[in-house]
Amino acid sequence: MTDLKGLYDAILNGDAKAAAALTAQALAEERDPLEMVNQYMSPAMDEVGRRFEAEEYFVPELLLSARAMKAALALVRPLLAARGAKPAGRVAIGTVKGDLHDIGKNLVASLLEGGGFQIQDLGADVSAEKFVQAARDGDAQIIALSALLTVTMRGMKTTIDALKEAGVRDRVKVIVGGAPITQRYADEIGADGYAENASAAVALTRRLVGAGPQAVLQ
Ligand code: B1M
Repeated sequence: MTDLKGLYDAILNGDAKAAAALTAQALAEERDPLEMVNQYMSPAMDEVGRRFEAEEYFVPELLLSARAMKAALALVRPLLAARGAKPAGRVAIGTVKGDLHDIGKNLVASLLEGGGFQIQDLGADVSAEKFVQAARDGDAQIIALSALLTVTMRGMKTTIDALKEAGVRDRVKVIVGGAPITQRYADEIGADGYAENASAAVALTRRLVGAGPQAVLQ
Protein backbone atom coordinates (compact mmCIF):
# COMPACT_ATOMS: atom_id res chain seq x y z
CA MET A 1 0.00 0.00 0.00
CA THR A 2 1.42 3.41 -1.05
CA ASP A 3 2.52 5.63 1.83
CA LEU A 4 0.74 8.90 1.01
CA LYS A 5 3.09 10.81 3.30
CA GLY A 6 5.50 10.29 0.36
CA LEU A 7 3.06 12.21 -1.89
CA TYR A 8 2.94 15.04 0.67
CA ASP A 9 6.75 15.11 0.74
CA ALA A 10 7.05 14.97 -3.07
CA ILE A 11 4.85 18.07 -3.43
CA LEU A 12 6.58 19.83 -0.56
CA ASN A 13 9.97 19.06 -2.15
CA GLY A 14 8.81 20.04 -5.64
CA ASP A 15 9.42 16.57 -7.10
CA ALA A 16 6.82 16.39 -9.91
CA LYS A 17 7.98 12.97 -11.15
CA ALA A 18 7.64 11.34 -7.73
CA ALA A 19 4.32 13.14 -7.09
CA ALA A 20 2.84 11.81 -10.35
CA ALA A 21 4.23 8.28 -9.81
CA LEU A 22 2.91 8.04 -6.24
CA THR A 23 -0.48 9.42 -7.26
CA ALA A 24 -0.77 6.91 -10.11
CA GLN A 25 0.26 4.10 -7.75
CA ALA A 26 -2.27 5.11 -5.09
CA LEU A 27 -5.08 5.45 -7.65
CA ALA A 28 -4.25 2.00 -9.03
CA GLU A 29 -4.77 0.75 -5.46
CA GLU A 30 -8.18 2.47 -5.54
CA ARG A 31 -7.32 4.95 -2.81
CA ASP A 32 -9.90 7.72 -2.37
CA PRO A 33 -8.85 10.66 -4.63
CA LEU A 34 -10.69 13.28 -2.53
CA GLU A 35 -8.95 12.06 0.60
CA MET A 36 -5.62 12.24 -1.24
CA VAL A 37 -6.29 15.87 -2.18
CA ASN A 38 -7.64 17.01 1.18
CA GLN A 39 -5.35 15.09 3.52
CA TYR A 40 -2.03 15.07 1.67
CA MET A 41 -1.81 17.24 -1.46
CA SER A 42 -3.55 20.39 -0.24
CA PRO A 43 -1.85 20.36 3.19
CA ALA A 44 1.51 20.07 1.38
CA MET A 45 0.72 23.27 -0.55
CA ASP A 46 -0.39 24.95 2.69
CA GLU A 47 3.00 24.06 4.17
CA VAL A 48 4.73 25.41 1.03
CA GLY A 49 2.83 28.68 1.57
CA ARG A 50 3.82 28.75 5.24
CA ARG A 51 7.49 28.20 4.39
CA PHE A 52 7.33 30.94 1.73
CA GLU A 53 5.91 33.40 4.24
CA ALA A 54 8.59 32.38 6.78
CA GLU A 55 11.24 32.96 4.07
CA GLU A 56 12.33 29.33 4.25
CA TYR A 57 11.12 28.84 0.66
CA PHE A 58 11.57 31.26 -2.21
CA VAL A 59 10.06 31.66 -5.68
CA PRO A 60 11.87 28.68 -7.31
CA GLU A 61 10.64 26.31 -4.58
CA LEU A 62 7.10 27.71 -4.95
CA LEU A 63 7.16 27.09 -8.69
CA LEU A 64 8.52 23.54 -8.30
CA SER A 65 5.93 22.64 -5.67
CA ALA A 66 3.14 24.14 -7.77
CA ARG A 67 4.35 22.02 -10.72
CA ALA A 68 4.41 18.86 -8.58
CA MET A 69 0.91 19.64 -7.28
CA LYS A 70 -0.33 20.18 -10.84
CA ALA A 71 1.21 16.86 -11.96
CA ALA A 72 -0.59 14.99 -9.17
CA LEU A 73 -3.86 16.94 -9.64
CA ALA A 74 -3.87 16.17 -13.37
CA LEU A 75 -4.27 12.46 -12.49
CA VAL A 76 -6.79 12.97 -9.70
CA ARG A 77 -9.06 15.59 -11.28
CA PRO A 78 -10.79 13.35 -13.88
CA LEU A 79 -11.77 10.96 -11.08
CA LEU A 80 -13.13 13.78 -8.94
CA ALA A 81 -15.04 15.18 -11.90
CA ALA A 82 -16.48 11.71 -12.52
CA ARG A 83 -17.87 11.65 -8.97
CA GLY A 84 -19.36 15.09 -9.42
CA ALA A 85 -16.87 17.00 -7.25
CA LYS A 86 -16.96 20.71 -7.96
CA PRO A 87 -13.88 22.96 -8.25
CA ALA A 88 -13.49 25.46 -5.40
CA GLY A 89 -14.38 28.30 -7.79
CA ARG A 90 -13.49 29.93 -11.08
CA VAL A 91 -10.90 32.72 -11.31
CA ALA A 92 -10.09 34.94 -14.29
CA ILE A 93 -6.59 36.35 -13.80
CA GLY A 94 -4.39 38.75 -15.74
CA THR A 95 -1.82 41.50 -15.57
CA VAL A 96 -3.48 44.84 -16.28
CA LYS A 97 -3.23 46.80 -19.49
CA GLY A 98 0.20 48.13 -20.41
CA ASP A 99 2.00 45.80 -18.02
CA LEU A 100 4.07 42.91 -19.38
CA HIS A 101 5.25 41.51 -16.05
CA ASP A 102 3.71 38.07 -15.73
CA ILE A 103 5.98 36.01 -13.47
CA GLY A 104 4.14 36.89 -10.26
CA LYS A 105 0.75 36.57 -11.95
CA ASN A 106 1.74 33.10 -13.22
CA LEU A 107 2.81 32.12 -9.75
CA VAL A 108 -0.51 33.28 -8.28
CA ALA A 109 -2.37 31.37 -11.03
CA SER A 110 -0.34 28.19 -10.37
CA LEU A 111 -0.96 28.27 -6.65
CA LEU A 112 -4.66 29.00 -7.13
CA GLU A 113 -4.86 26.06 -9.52
CA GLY A 114 -2.99 23.94 -7.00
CA GLY A 115 -5.59 25.13 -4.46
CA GLY A 116 -8.37 23.63 -6.55
CA PHE A 117 -9.56 26.72 -8.44
CA GLN A 118 -10.37 26.67 -12.14
CA ILE A 119 -8.21 29.29 -13.81
CA GLN A 120 -8.87 31.38 -16.88
CA ASP A 121 -5.50 32.96 -17.53
CA LEU A 122 -6.03 36.08 -19.65
CA GLY A 123 -2.28 36.71 -19.85
CA ALA A 124 -0.43 40.02 -19.54
CA ASP A 125 -1.37 43.47 -20.88
CA VAL A 126 -5.07 42.71 -20.45
CA SER A 127 -7.63 45.42 -21.21
CA ALA A 128 -10.51 46.26 -18.86
CA GLU A 129 -12.90 45.04 -21.58
CA LYS A 130 -11.35 41.57 -21.52
CA PHE A 131 -11.84 41.32 -17.75
CA VAL A 132 -15.46 42.48 -18.20
CA GLN A 133 -15.96 39.78 -20.82
CA ALA A 134 -14.57 37.14 -18.44
CA ALA A 135 -17.00 38.29 -15.75
CA ARG A 136 -19.95 38.40 -18.14
CA ASP A 137 -19.43 35.39 -20.39
CA GLY A 138 -16.78 33.31 -18.66
CA ASP A 139 -18.69 32.75 -15.43
CA ALA A 140 -15.73 33.89 -13.29
CA GLN A 141 -16.51 34.41 -9.59
CA ILE A 142 -13.19 36.11 -8.95
CA ILE A 143 -11.38 38.65 -11.12
CA ALA A 144 -7.70 38.69 -10.13
CA LEU A 145 -5.66 41.71 -11.20
CA SER A 146 -1.87 41.91 -11.07
CA ALA A 147 0.30 45.02 -11.69
CA LEU A 148 4.05 45.60 -11.26
CA LEU A 149 4.38 49.18 -12.46
CA THR A 150 3.22 52.32 -10.70
CA VAL A 151 2.09 53.62 -14.10
CA THR A 152 -0.07 50.58 -14.84
CA MET A 153 -1.62 50.02 -11.40
CA ARG A 154 -4.32 52.58 -12.21
CA GLY A 155 -5.52 50.00 -14.75
CA MET A 156 -6.99 48.20 -11.75
CA LYS A 157 -9.33 51.10 -11.04
CA THR A 158 -10.18 51.38 -14.75
CA THR A 159 -11.10 47.67 -14.69
CA ILE A 160 -13.29 47.99 -11.59
CA ASP A 161 -15.01 51.02 -13.13
CA ALA A 162 -15.56 49.06 -16.36
CA LEU A 163 -17.10 46.16 -14.40
CA LYS A 164 -19.47 48.65 -12.74
CA GLU A 165 -20.38 50.28 -16.07
CA ALA A 166 -21.09 46.86 -17.59
CA GLY A 167 -23.40 46.07 -14.64
CA VAL A 168 -21.41 43.00 -13.55
CA ARG A 169 -19.51 44.39 -10.54
CA ASP A 170 -21.88 42.68 -8.09
CA ARG A 171 -21.43 39.30 -9.76
CA VAL A 172 -17.72 39.04 -9.03
CA LYS A 173 -15.14 39.64 -6.30
CA VAL A 174 -12.09 41.59 -7.42
CA ILE A 175 -8.71 40.86 -5.88
CA VAL A 176 -5.54 42.81 -6.54
CA GLY A 177 -1.83 42.34 -5.98
CA GLY A 178 1.68 43.05 -7.25
CA ALA A 179 4.77 44.81 -5.93
CA PRO A 180 3.43 48.42 -5.90
CA ILE A 181 -0.04 47.46 -4.59
CA THR A 182 -1.06 47.95 -0.96
CA GLN A 183 -4.15 47.25 1.12
CA ARG A 184 -4.72 51.00 1.21
CA TYR A 185 -4.72 51.22 -2.59
CA ALA A 186 -7.07 48.21 -2.80
CA ASP A 187 -9.50 49.95 -0.42
CA GLU A 188 -9.19 53.22 -2.32
CA ILE A 189 -10.21 51.67 -5.64
CA GLY A 190 -12.97 49.50 -4.15
CA ALA A 191 -11.36 46.08 -4.62
CA ASP A 192 -12.72 43.23 -2.49
CA GLY A 193 -9.31 42.08 -1.36
CA TYR A 194 -5.55 42.50 -1.57
CA ALA A 195 -2.91 39.81 -1.23
CA GLU A 196 0.77 40.47 -0.79
CA ASN A 197 1.94 37.19 -2.29
CA ALA A 198 0.74 34.09 -4.08
CA SER A 199 -0.04 31.97 -1.03
CA ALA A 200 -1.92 34.87 0.57
CA ALA A 201 -3.90 35.16 -2.69
CA VAL A 202 -5.03 31.53 -2.31
CA ALA A 203 -6.13 32.09 1.30
CA LEU A 204 -7.93 35.32 0.30
CA THR A 205 -9.70 33.68 -2.65
CA ARG A 206 -10.83 30.75 -0.50
CA ARG A 207 -12.21 33.20 2.02
CA LEU A 208 -14.05 35.23 -0.62
CA VAL A 209 -15.74 32.18 -2.18
CA GLY A 210 -16.55 30.78 1.24
CA ALA A 211 -14.28 27.72 1.00
CA GLY A 212 -12.49 26.61 4.16
CA PRO A 213 -8.68 26.50 4.39
CA GLN A 214 -8.61 22.83 3.36
CA ALA A 215 -11.77 22.88 1.30
CA VAL A 216 -10.25 22.01 -2.03
CA LEU A 217 -12.50 20.47 -4.69
CA GLN A 218 -15.47 19.57 -2.57
CO1 B1M B 1 10.35 45.35 -14.91
N1 B1M B 1 10.17 46.72 -13.55
N2 B1M B 1 10.14 46.71 -16.30
N3 B1M B 1 10.69 43.92 -16.15
N4 B1M B 1 10.87 44.32 -13.46
C1 B1M B 1 10.14 46.27 -12.17
C2 B1M B 1 8.71 46.01 -11.72
C3 B1M B 1 10.82 47.48 -11.42
C4 B1M B 1 10.40 47.62 -9.96
C5 B1M B 1 12.35 47.39 -11.57
C6 B1M B 1 13.05 48.54 -10.91
O1 B1M B 1 13.13 49.57 -11.47
N5 B1M B 1 13.56 48.36 -9.74
C7 B1M B 1 10.35 48.69 -12.31
C8 B1M B 1 9.03 49.33 -11.93
C9 B1M B 1 9.17 50.67 -11.29
C10 B1M B 1 7.86 51.27 -10.96
O2 B1M B 1 6.90 51.22 -11.67
N6 B1M B 1 7.82 51.87 -9.80
C11 B1M B 1 10.30 48.04 -13.67
C12 B1M B 1 10.35 48.74 -14.88
C13 B1M B 1 10.60 50.21 -14.79
C14 B1M B 1 10.22 48.10 -16.13
C15 B1M B 1 10.23 48.74 -17.50
C16 B1M B 1 9.49 50.07 -17.64
C17 B1M B 1 11.71 48.88 -17.89
C18 B1M B 1 11.93 49.58 -19.19
O3 B1M B 1 11.61 49.07 -20.24
N7 B1M B 1 12.49 50.75 -19.10
C19 B1M B 1 9.61 47.64 -18.38
C20 B1M B 1 8.11 47.79 -18.47
C21 B1M B 1 7.53 46.81 -19.43
C22 B1M B 1 6.02 46.77 -19.31
O4 B1M B 1 5.50 46.07 -18.48
N8 B1M B 1 5.32 47.54 -20.11
C23 B1M B 1 9.98 46.43 -17.62
C24 B1M B 1 10.20 45.17 -18.20
C25 B1M B 1 10.56 44.04 -17.51
C26 B1M B 1 10.93 42.71 -18.17
C27 B1M B 1 10.07 42.41 -19.40
C28 B1M B 1 12.37 42.77 -18.56
C29 B1M B 1 10.80 41.71 -16.99
C30 B1M B 1 9.44 41.05 -16.89
C31 B1M B 1 9.44 39.64 -17.47
C32 B1M B 1 8.13 38.95 -17.22
O5 B1M B 1 7.43 39.16 -16.24
N9 B1M B 1 7.80 38.08 -18.14
C33 B1M B 1 10.96 42.63 -15.79
C34 B1M B 1 11.29 42.20 -14.51
C35 B1M B 1 11.69 40.73 -14.39
C36 B1M B 1 11.26 43.04 -13.39
C37 B1M B 1 11.70 42.76 -11.94
C38 B1M B 1 13.22 42.77 -11.94
C39 B1M B 1 11.21 41.45 -11.33
C40 B1M B 1 9.68 41.22 -11.36
C41 B1M B 1 9.38 39.78 -10.99
O6 B1M B 1 9.11 38.94 -11.86
N10 B1M B 1 9.48 39.46 -9.68
C42 B1M B 1 11.06 43.98 -11.19
C43 B1M B 1 11.86 44.38 -9.97
C44 B1M B 1 11.33 43.72 -8.72
O7 B1M B 1 10.17 43.43 -8.59
N11 B1M B 1 12.24 43.52 -7.81
C45 B1M B 1 10.78 44.94 -12.26
C46 B1M B 1 9.27 38.10 -9.18
C47 B1M B 1 7.77 37.85 -8.97
C48 B1M B 1 7.54 36.44 -8.43
O8 B1M B 1 7.31 38.77 -8.01
O9 B1M B 1 5.85 39.94 -9.69
O10 B1M B 1 6.22 40.94 -7.39
P1 B1M B 1 6.08 39.76 -8.25
O11 B1M B 1 4.82 38.91 -7.74
C49 B1M B 1 4.64 38.57 -6.39
C50 B1M B 1 3.81 39.60 -5.59
O12 B1M B 1 3.91 40.90 -6.08
C51 B1M B 1 2.43 39.04 -5.63
O13 B1M B 1 2.65 37.64 -5.61
C52 B1M B 1 3.81 37.33 -6.38
C53 B1M B 1 4.48 36.13 -5.75
O14 B1M B 1 4.71 36.30 -4.41
N12 B1M B 1 1.51 39.31 -6.73
C54 B1M B 1 0.17 39.17 -6.51
C55 B1M B 1 1.71 39.62 -7.99
N13 B1M B 1 0.56 39.71 -8.64
C56 B1M B 1 -0.41 39.42 -7.76
C57 B1M B 1 -1.80 39.36 -7.90
C58 B1M B 1 -2.55 39.03 -6.77
C59 B1M B 1 -1.96 38.78 -5.55
C60 B1M B 1 -0.58 38.83 -5.39
O15 B1M B 1 -3.88 38.94 -6.78
C61 B1M B 1 -4.55 39.06 -8.01
